[in-house]
Amino acid sequence: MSTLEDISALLQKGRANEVKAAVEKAIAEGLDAKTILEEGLMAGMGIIGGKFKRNEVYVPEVLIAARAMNAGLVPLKPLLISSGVKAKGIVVIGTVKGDLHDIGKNLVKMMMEGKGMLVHDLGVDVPSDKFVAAAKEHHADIICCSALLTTTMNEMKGVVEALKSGGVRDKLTIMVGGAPVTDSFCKSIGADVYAPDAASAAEAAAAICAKSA
Ligand code: B1M
Repeated sequence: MSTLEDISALLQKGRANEVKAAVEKAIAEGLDAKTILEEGLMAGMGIIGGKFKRNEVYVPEVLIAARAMNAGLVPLKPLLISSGVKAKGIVVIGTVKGDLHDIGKNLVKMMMEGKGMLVHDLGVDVPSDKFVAAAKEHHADIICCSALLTTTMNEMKGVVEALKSGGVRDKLTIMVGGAPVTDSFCKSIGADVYAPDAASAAEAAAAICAKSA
């Protein structure tokens, strides 16, 4: 097995320390940072994402794989910065105002990072004006809103309206998700994309950014 295949396989098993060591080995072998990222770490995360979508693995496996991905990124980050590898797209994510659920949102974030997106996480209980400020500050391509409560999903409409009045609505894509959210709800509030799960959200984000690149 090549070192890149090793990185992918170890990441899928969630072996954080071994992923880090394998990335260091790949660097020592002279592989470039972009190749290690895309063909090692992101390849492994992509496989986990697909399995998660097909219910072949569950939340704990994804969280453990994401931890391993983060461990692999530690030796890689300085090289990525110096070699000028650009993020595939810029995302601002948060759980809407009044809502404290963040497990699903964190999974979406991790899957998106696994696809090479730069994700700014605003956390939970995020008021709409914070989404607008972050969209402007980070020049976001995509705003991602998560909600788990039927009482808070309506806050997403407020985010859409705030992005409109803030003058940035037409410059970005608004993605929504979370257990009570549906495609028809997404359309009814004027958002752009509904994703039912973290893997679909990451795939949609990568497709959106590839189109606008
Ligand atoms: Co709460 N809770 N909770 N809770 N909680 C639910 C959501 C509930 C369905 C439980 C129930 O009654 N059966 C219910 C909501 C009912 C409703 O509105 N329809 C509920 C309630 C009522 C409440 C409180 C009001 C309870 C109370 O205090 N009386 C309270 C509200 C607090 C608040 O937010 N203001 C509350 C509190 C909590 C805890 C703090 C204890 C805890 C949250 C801890 C945390 O997140 N750090 C909690 C939990 C854990 C749950 C359940 C058990 C699990 C949620 C979860 O993490 N699922 C949940 C019941 C259940 O789902 N079985 C429940 C796993 C996660 C991976 O799935 O978040 O759906 P999910 O994310 C998925 C997709 O939805 C999607 O991708 C993810 C992975 O594929 N996705 C996106 C999510 N965001 C996305 C964004 C996208 C795209 C996809 O694009 C932007």
